[in-house]
Amino acid sequence: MSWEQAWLKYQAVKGYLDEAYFKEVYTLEEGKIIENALAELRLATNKMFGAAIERVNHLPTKGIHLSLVSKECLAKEGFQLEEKNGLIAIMANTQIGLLYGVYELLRRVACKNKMALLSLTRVPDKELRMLNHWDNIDGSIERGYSGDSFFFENKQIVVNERTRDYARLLASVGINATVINNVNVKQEATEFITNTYFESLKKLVELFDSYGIKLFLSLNYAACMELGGLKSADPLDETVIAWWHERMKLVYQELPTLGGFLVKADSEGRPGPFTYGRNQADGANMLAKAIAPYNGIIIWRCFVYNCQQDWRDRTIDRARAAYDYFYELDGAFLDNVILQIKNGPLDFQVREPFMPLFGKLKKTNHIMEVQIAQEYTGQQIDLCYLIPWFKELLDSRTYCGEENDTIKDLLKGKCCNHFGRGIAAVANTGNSENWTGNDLAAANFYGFGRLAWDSELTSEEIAKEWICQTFPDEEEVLDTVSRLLLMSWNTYEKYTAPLGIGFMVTPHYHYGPNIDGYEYSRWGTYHRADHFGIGVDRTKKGTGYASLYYPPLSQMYENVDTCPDELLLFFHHVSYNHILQNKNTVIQHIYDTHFEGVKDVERMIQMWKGLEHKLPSKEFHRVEACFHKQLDNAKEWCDQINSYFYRKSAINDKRGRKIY
Ligand code: GCV
Repeated sequence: MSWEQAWLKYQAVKGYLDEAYFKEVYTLEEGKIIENALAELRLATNKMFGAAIERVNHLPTKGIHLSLVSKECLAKEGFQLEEKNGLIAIMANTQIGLLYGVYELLRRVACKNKMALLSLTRVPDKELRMLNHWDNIDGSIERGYSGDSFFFENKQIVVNERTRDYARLLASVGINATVINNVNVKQEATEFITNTYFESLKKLVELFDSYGIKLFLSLNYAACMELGGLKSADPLDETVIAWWHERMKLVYQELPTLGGFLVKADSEGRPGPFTYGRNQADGANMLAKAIAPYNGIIIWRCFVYNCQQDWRDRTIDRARAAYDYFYELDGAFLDNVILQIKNGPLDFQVREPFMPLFGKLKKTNHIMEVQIAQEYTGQQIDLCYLIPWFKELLDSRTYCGEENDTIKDLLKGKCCNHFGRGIAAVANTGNSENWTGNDLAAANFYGFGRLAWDSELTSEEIAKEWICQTFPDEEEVLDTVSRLLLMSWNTYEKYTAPLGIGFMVTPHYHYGPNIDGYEYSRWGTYHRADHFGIGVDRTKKGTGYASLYYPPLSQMYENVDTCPDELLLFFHHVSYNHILQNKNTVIQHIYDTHFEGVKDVERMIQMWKGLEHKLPSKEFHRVEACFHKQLDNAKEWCDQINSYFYRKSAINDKRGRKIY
């Protein structure tokens, strides 16, 4: 099988800089990580300049020097990069810092940045920068839109050149942890903590360690029953506790540098402590104690909610669930537990308010979980560059009462007693040749890593970096692809579920519209539309969810006049004639944005067509095919949404456009 190198293509950049920099490299360091750094330099030099770089045993006057230093400001993973008189010095406290420095250097060359007198220091602003794969042991991927798994084939773990390329891609953007298997741990995946898989896991751990990536595994909470034959998984039961202690001892004997485990418990049919009348902290702490001797970490997901809800019952609100279960447990979790909290209270919709637990947990480690797999945002067919959305989330103020009160401050550990520890993304890769199916979806893979490293980078900067490294160096390509990426999230929002209401997707598949698809079901994701109006009342008169935020957010969301338009229907049930802050009525806004969304996609297709002769044909046509499917999707959404709400409300579009 062949595959492409995503943004590590190292396209020829001849003539732009003094190639003498890339003739010689000097370092005193030895070991796997430094070997990888040197290998990357060799590969890049060969591809970019058609030349060879030689490792020399003296400091050259011109060339590259990688050296370890001892500087507090660089912490564990930071580096300094300096150019002076033809010598590029990369300095770090650790070899992984040097590797990151090499990738920064190569990125700068690929983007044709100036090298002379360069002087920069880069330190990641979040401790944990993680990917979560939902890959199954049978090779399928839950919510995977880029082919099958490259981690698993025929119930075996695969470690090959593609795995190395994967590790290179992660390290190149600074991702330092990954979970390779689905949080829904079923079948043989439960056995990852047994002898059956230790040998191949060892190979994987060794490879990942050499790129500064900690391997984590998703864990089946009921493994003590399924593997150990116990009658219960009660976290306070002594036999259960003893089983896990023994099991973790075995695991860490074999895999001493394993990062730990990710656990989805009591969620969507997965087992958990609730079955035994215990709470989430009881479950997490039981496992955390078992791996504490080995410095292991338990990452415990907060995606806990009742998926057997009665749609008739308006007092239950799925959006409240994580808050209601976890807020009162703040402080009850052990030090080696990290809670992983989805960015919003529902499930990776194109727009949601941020989860109100952010800013409220003051005594518990936690990270934010986002999704680049685009389950609800076009499934890597429709273009939806999510970095502007993630930026908005990171920049949101929680009003936690401290000077630094944004979510990015929190995740950097700058407020809430430093309990914010980083960010994770549900990954969007598979074994498709180009990693992400739609070539443009790789911008989310790249962008997530860069943003995880540095929250201050802008969406435009990230897009530009990615384009320069991915596509031929042409002003028009850069300009058009940037514009396409940057308009895509808003476009997607326009033609799908309106004003923050979310869902309205085809049940189970989650691509394409089905307005009532989840309306009379058990999943807790309703729009409550009738002849008079639409939206979920989450004010004090409704489910009370708006009050979970600190003021002034709680008041702003509570009041229908101050609630931002884009979240109006998430928080309020209003009539179709309700006037938005943008002065439009709700119904007219729905009509307008949906027609506009389709027009935007038509425009995007024209923009892409303009690049036909500037891009390699294969990539061009692959993306073009996605755009055509996106247009069909946008039209279907537009017609179904507009017709549905026209039929419900009996209010005409004041512009008289075609509605069915
Ligand atoms: C892995 C959503 C998805 C599920 C996913 C779940 C989760 O419900 O549809 O496929 O399961 O989120 O995040 O655990």
